[in-house]
Amino acid sequence: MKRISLTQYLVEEQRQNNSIPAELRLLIEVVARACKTISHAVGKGALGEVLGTAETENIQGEVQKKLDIISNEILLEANEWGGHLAAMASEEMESIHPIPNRYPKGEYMLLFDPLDGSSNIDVNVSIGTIFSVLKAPEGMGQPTEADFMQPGTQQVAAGYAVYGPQTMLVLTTGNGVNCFTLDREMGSWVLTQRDMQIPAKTKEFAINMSNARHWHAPVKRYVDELLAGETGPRGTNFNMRWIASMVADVHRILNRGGVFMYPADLRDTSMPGKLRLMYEANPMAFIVEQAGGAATDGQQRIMEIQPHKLHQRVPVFLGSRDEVAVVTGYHQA
Ligand code: AHM
Ligand code: MG
Repeated sequence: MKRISLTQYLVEEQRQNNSIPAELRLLIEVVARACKTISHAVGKGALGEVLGTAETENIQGEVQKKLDIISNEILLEANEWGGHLAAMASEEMESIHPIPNRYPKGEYMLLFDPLDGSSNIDVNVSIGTIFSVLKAPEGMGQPTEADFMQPGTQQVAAGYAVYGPQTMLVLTTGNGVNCFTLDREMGSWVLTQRDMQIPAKTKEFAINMSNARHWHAPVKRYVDELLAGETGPRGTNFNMRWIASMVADVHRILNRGGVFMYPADLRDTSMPGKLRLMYEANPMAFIVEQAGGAATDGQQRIMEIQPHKLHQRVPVFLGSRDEVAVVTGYHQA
């Protein structure tokens, strides 16, 4: 098999489809290199003294794990000096991180969840990094949070790395979805899946069932019908998976279909769901749509939501088109 590296793929995309400007290519390569470093730290586990909890909380009031902080630092340091970015934002930082004045500034803005699936870090279950790339608004001066308030449709690239039995990078620049596997010996990303497509139909769903008693009626109705199986209104049996790492759940869905749900519920109406719009839901929605799937908040396309806060949360229904349409339809009924 002829091996195509991430670099070669990006250069060819730039030449053939003109879909990746040189600066964006550089930015993606730097993010991919940072993910390689994170993968290395994750892989060391206890041997690298990276497991366990740090003594801090993030802006969402969640206790940070050591690897959350390490991964955030790795991404910041890798991306600060290259000249391709104007600012960054992260799940682990309250406010945006403008590029320091000692470095040249570029026209892109990078958002990330440095290590998603934090509850799985210490138990050796797959976790990941999610990222989204926006363009800085025309004529932007010193970047502010307002410059980031762009709907997901404005993303120019999005991707995730999943740190599992294999480390993989899944990427879109708006021209389909491709997957690269990290060759750990060579230290290089190798193209292993081209043009990933999510089957429109599925018999597999993913939701944290322990929250069932808090769900709103449309979610309850939908999941009850799935659980009723072949004797219920759907007339067929459904299977369930829940990894509690969005990256790993989405990766499974990209490969064999499925519907992933993290709905809002009745517990705290000021908190619409758990997942964050700007650096979790939007990049995943971009990837899923580019692979022929769908992503809504129950009412509308996630990518069309106008954000108003960097860390805002959003209900998420994504994956195989037909099932996302059913559950979204129940919300609109
Ligand atoms: P995190 O960014 O703090 O890791 O939280 C996001 C994660 C998702 O990866 C996952 O789908 C979800 O939280 C799991 O939540 P729960 O613990 O409620 O099952
Ligand atoms: Mg997360």
